[in-house]
Amino acid sequence: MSVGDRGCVVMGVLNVTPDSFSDGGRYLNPEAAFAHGLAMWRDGAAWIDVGGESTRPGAAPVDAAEEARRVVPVVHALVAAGARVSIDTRRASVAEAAIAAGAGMVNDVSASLHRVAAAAGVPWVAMHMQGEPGSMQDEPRYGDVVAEVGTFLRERAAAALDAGVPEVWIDPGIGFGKTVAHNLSLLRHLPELVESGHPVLVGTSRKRFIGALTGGAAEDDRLEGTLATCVWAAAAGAKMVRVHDVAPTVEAMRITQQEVDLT
Ligand code: PMM
Repeated sequence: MSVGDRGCVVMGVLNVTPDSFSDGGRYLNPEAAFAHGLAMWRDGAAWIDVGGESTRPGAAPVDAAEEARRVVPVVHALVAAGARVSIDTRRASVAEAAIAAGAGMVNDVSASLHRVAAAAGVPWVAMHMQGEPGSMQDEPRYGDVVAEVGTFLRERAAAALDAGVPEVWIDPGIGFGKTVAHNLSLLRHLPELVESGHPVLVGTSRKRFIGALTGGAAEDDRLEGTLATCVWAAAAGAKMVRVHDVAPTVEAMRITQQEVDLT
């Protein structure tokens, strides 16, 4: 599905994990995960992004079988209820199992699963990450973060289109091996990613840099900062924002997309 002509849509985060940085442990139970996913869908999310492995800084990797066991029943139930579901994973076997359960997009923080998306004929999100979640925030370094992230994403997108992926999204990977300054540079230069012609997804929701910029707000107190960055990304041309708080973000996106005749 192409959402490029509908302004900036919202992807709702659904982490079926014990340890994600913001909602870890809240939705490990499949019924609770399903209920929360359906609520986000009804609040206007275009996609519900189901993940079974935390990629927060310092997180330990999870076994692929355990990851699939967490996500598949939730994907299945949400798709049966009419929701559009993406699978947030770095593992081919998990992506394939989720697609078999009805997932319609692969959200890939490793930017390596384009062949899985091509074989299934589903859209694919390539996200930039420097390093691995376990150590990526130890000492992130770039010569020119905007140029390096842009070059990486353009290369991955070209490889995916060559492999036959029907729709390729690119995502600068806010917080994935980046300092506060790196994250801000990427947001300021988002139009350069938009100019690539690939639809851009941005995930800032409740992230640590918002805490840093707001003088230490806790994860649950980062809604205003999250909304500000989502409006910022949409105004710069992003076509999708990935958030925990769907209803207020949908409202904020509606405000940015009014076409009012003032004459
Ligand atoms: N951030 C998280 C996880 N998956 N996927 C994409 N495409 N972009 C992101 O910024 C992103 C992501 C961070 O963890 P969370 O699920 O706890 O928000």
